[in-house]
Amino acid sequence: MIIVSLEPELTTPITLCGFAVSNYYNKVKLSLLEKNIPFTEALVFTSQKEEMLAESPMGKVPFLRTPMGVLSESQVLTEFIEESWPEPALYPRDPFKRAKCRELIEHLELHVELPARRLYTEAFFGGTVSEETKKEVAALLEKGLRSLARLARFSPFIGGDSFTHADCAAWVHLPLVSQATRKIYGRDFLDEFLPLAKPYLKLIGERPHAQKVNDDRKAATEAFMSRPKK
Ligand SMILES: N[C@@H](CCC(=O)N[C@@H](CS)C(=O)NCC(=O)O)C(=O)O
Repeated sequence: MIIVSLEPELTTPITLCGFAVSNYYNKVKLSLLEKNIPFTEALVFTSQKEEMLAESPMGKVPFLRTPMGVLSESQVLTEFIEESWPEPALYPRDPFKRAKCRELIEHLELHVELPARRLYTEAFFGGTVSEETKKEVAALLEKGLRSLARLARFSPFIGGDSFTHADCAAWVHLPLVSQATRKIYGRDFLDEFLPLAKPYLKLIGERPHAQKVNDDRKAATEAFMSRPKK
């Protein structure tokens, strides 16, 4: 039997690229911190410039520089991290439970965060969103959150009794849904359709690594908002 070790290459630190205002960046950052993986951070803003697209083909953040090359898409980063550094495990060992955990992440991102994202321009960045979009997003969010309510356990973690990558995703995405819907509709969709979420988010937010991510996020948000406009 040939045993291939990833150790030598992975002793070179990996670099998480993006900025700490991004929920997707913070999702991966929290996973890295919770797994005690050494990494560095590089401040990179979204762009469509060639040098950015060479590393992140959609010009999005986060992306991860590794000794073997660059990876984009936060969930791909999460999977790479888990497979490269299996301990401490942030997925259940059992394949079915592991799949249930990934199912939560998919639901959160496809059916909750993605529709909510269409509100962010107006909710957070001073832009405007059409009434038609607001109506469409409200219906999608209601459906997405109701579906998430069927899957989420909150006992005490989103998937059950252990902290997983699904908590890293939920903790960064769900507060934005609450803030954006309050701003746009004057209603908190999280309270309405996922009432157990708030105490759960508080619990996750008390974790030291979550506090670190949050402190960095606040500092980055201030810097981002006061940056010189082009
Ligand atoms: N599916 C992507 C989403 C990442 C994403 O949307 N990132 C935002 C920042 S939070 C971004 O880069 N936006 C710029 C753009 O869409 O061009 C992932 O999971 O990495």
